[in-house]
Amino acid sequence: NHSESSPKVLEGNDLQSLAKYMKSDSCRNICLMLGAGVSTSAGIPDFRSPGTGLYSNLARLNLPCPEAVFEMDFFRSNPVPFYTLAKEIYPSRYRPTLTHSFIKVLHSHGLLHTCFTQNIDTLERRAGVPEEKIIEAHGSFATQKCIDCKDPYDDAKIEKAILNSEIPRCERCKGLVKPNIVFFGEALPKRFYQSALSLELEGDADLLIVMGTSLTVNPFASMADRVKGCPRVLINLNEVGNFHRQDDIVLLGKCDDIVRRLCRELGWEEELDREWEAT
Ligand code: CNA
Repeated sequence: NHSESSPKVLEGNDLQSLAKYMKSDSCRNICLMLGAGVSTSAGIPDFRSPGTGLYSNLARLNLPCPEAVFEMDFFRSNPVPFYTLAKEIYPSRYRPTLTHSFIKVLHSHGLLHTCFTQNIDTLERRAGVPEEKIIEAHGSFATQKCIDCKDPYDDAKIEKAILNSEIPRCERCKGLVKPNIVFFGEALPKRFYQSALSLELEGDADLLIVMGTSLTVNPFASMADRVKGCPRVLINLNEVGNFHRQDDIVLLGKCDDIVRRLCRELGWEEELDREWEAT
């Protein structure tokens, strides 16, 4: 049991102790695991929040079950629900949140090791985080291709089609064009497995921050428990996962509020606001 064997690193399990650790020389590499909760304040609904989540609002699309919107067979037979949803959550309609700017600030301080995200909204890159630091584990709206001949499709053309409620078709074979979002049953990007494994084996991270995720979708969620030997922080509206190690910190609330308090403690609040205003 790792929590028994490794020495305690943090002075306490609170925000002040976290800030103190982040300012110390022991904390050089921070890894993040993000979910839909970091984008809700941008106006993009999450999946599972009762009432406001996408899953509770998909009923009007006449689906056999909410998950069908991300199933390949269903998409082939009826792409309309997916494209209806895609129009609603299309990234260009939204602005990054304060939490996304916090990631940029971590990067500016040379502390960001890897930002693992389940989000498909590309708001991390739009906040200025370099692409090579981001692992979009479930793919994203950043690129798209034909589901039959795999020909890539133009960014501007798909955006226009989606926002005009049209179904984009491959210019070569007329197959359906789909954003490179990982559907159920599809493999996750190789980069995700490579980076997750190296994180687990090399123990590169000095700190893991998990934000705005219900930690229910595997294999992504299980990474939180496979990361060993470093403090872990959960920032979420409600308690999720297994954050019971001696160096775990659980900060419950809205991630934008908590990130602001943390930055205040770190002396980074002005920088955070400047970054966010620039988005
Ligand atoms: P989820 O299962 O909907 O969970 C979201 C979690 O965030 C819940 O525990 C909420 O309590 C919490 N939460 C909501 N708002 C906040 C907030 N302001 N501050 C802190 N916590 C908050 O979403 P997950 O990401 O865990 O599920 C994985 C799915 C959701 C992935 O496959 C994503 O692709 C997919 N998704 C992505 C987006 C997006 O890209 N923005 C939107 C909706 C769903």
